[in-house]
Amino acid sequence: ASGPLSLDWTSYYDYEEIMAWLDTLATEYPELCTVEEVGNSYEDRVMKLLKLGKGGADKPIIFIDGGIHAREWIAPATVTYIVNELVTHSDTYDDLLSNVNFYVMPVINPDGYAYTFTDDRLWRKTRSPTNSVLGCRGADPNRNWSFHWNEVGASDSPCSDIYAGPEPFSEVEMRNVRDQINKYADNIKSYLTFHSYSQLWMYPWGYTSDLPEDWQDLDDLAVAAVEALTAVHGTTYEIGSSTNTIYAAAGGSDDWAKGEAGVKYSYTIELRDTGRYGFLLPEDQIIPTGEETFEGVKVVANFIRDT
Ligand code: ING
Ligand code: ZN
Repeated sequence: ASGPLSLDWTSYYDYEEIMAWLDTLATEYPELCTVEEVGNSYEDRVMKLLKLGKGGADKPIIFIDGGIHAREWIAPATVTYIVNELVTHSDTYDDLLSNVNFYVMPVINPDGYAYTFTDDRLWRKTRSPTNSVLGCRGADPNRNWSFHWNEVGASDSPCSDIYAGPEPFSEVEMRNVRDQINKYADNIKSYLTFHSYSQLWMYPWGYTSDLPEDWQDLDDLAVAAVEALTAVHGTTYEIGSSTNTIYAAAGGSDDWAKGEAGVKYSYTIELRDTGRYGFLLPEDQIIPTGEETFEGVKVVANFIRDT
């Protein structure tokens, strides 16, 4: 597909299509949407940040990303679905869009995502060369963030799918995202990072089984979000800290957003399904996944607006 506003969420789209779509949003909805280029990937793909809202730069921000793991295609699809709903029903969401800004990066691992379209559908990592002898490429971008980096649930082996990288923020794509979060950290009240699969709404920490001191606040909001999500199609989610819900893993973006950038409501959301199709979620589940996830995100957004 190509051309303006061509996405319809009945299929998955490649990196160029999604970036072109962001640009059309800025053209078609200039009062709502601006797009900024925030850096390039290792293979020189341009990374873009969509700023969505009409209340001005001082309003609280919800920072949303997807596609940190290349093969988790439903994540960029869901993030773009949510953006599209807000933009095309902006009258319905007038109050929300007047009081909250959504800063969105739908695909934060561009090279890996592109590689899953051309070479290896199940690639997870970035594409930077990590070991010239073994010929392995890529670090796990969700093990590459500096907060308690490489302490648990990550690997020192460049060929591993959970390779932490040679040092924190070795991957330029994660530095680019980090820099945007740092730039707006004072106003970012929630960070939502979308993965698949497992149907989990998780909060920090991933580096320890200890809970954040304000975990009850994060749990309460997650319960409300999941209640709204489940009400749409009956999809059930589990809620808890990453370590206690899925497994311990340090160097994740949600831990960094909370522990380092000070974003209180930081969540990793594992979208559909629970394993029947896994990463290969059929295209006819994109819209239902978008519909239910949007309800959960609106609960978070309305809460941030009212806080
Ligand atoms: N799962 C996440 C991963 O990066 C996770 C789970 C997130 C663990 C955050 C710890 C912290 O492994 C997927 N599917 O990528
Ligand atoms: Zn993932």
